[in-house]
Amino acid sequence: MLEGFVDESECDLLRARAEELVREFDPAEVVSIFSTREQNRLTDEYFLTSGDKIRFFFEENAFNPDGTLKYEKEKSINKIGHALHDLDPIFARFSRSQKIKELAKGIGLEKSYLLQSMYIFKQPNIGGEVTCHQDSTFLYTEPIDIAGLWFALEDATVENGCLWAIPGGHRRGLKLRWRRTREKMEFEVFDNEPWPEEELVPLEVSKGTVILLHGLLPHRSFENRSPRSRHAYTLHLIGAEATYPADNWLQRSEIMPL
Ligand SMILES: O=C(O)CCC(=O)C(=O)O
Repeated sequence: MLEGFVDESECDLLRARAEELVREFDPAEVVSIFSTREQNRLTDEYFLTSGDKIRFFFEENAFNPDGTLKYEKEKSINKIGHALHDLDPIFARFSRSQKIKELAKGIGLEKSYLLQSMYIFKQPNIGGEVTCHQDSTFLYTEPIDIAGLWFALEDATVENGCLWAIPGGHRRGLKLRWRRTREKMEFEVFDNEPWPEEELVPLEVSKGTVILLHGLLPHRSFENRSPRSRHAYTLHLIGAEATYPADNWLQRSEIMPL
């Protein structure tokens, strides 16, 4: 991790922009998705087609049965994804900055593509957990050549749901791969052993720190039951020479290649 990688003012700019995007977003656009009897299929569809869009994802149980929100939308959104780095000018400028190109080169990604971006809110009191996983499970490349950049836009502590990781866990190989089959998404299992979660260590960081995550590093975050939010922006970069399979969940339309 690199402390002070993002200036205070830049963190605040990204936060303000995310808040503006949420203000402009009308949840009525998605009510039908979260209120029909087909909810699971439509929710999956909303996620699985978001690779080249800016979409809003909600905390679990954010909706009433009629599809309306239980709490104000500003407090109900879990994250925004997955193409902020392409479609939003403020996030694009940050994501394509010289500083980030140099950081990528510094960790061996001489030539890389920006695959995915997420703005994660980890809301006060209700911010949900992210269970232990390896990013290569979801963003698989051959060979494995992916890095996650996790920018803390606020201080992240054990109380407000910081990241946790298993030191050295990236040397233990890939456990699962999430693939598209004709009908649905499925996990291909390479190793069925549960994660040794007792080995997790908290990555408490100050605002402006970037955490670099190897695609095979097992990591997670716990719920946020504190009164403080924990905003973060993440980017996933893949090596330009690596093969990106057509059965990964995240696909881009032909008119918006990587
Ligand atoms: O920010 C979080 O709480 C988890 C993010 C994460 O695990 C990821 O981006 O892969």
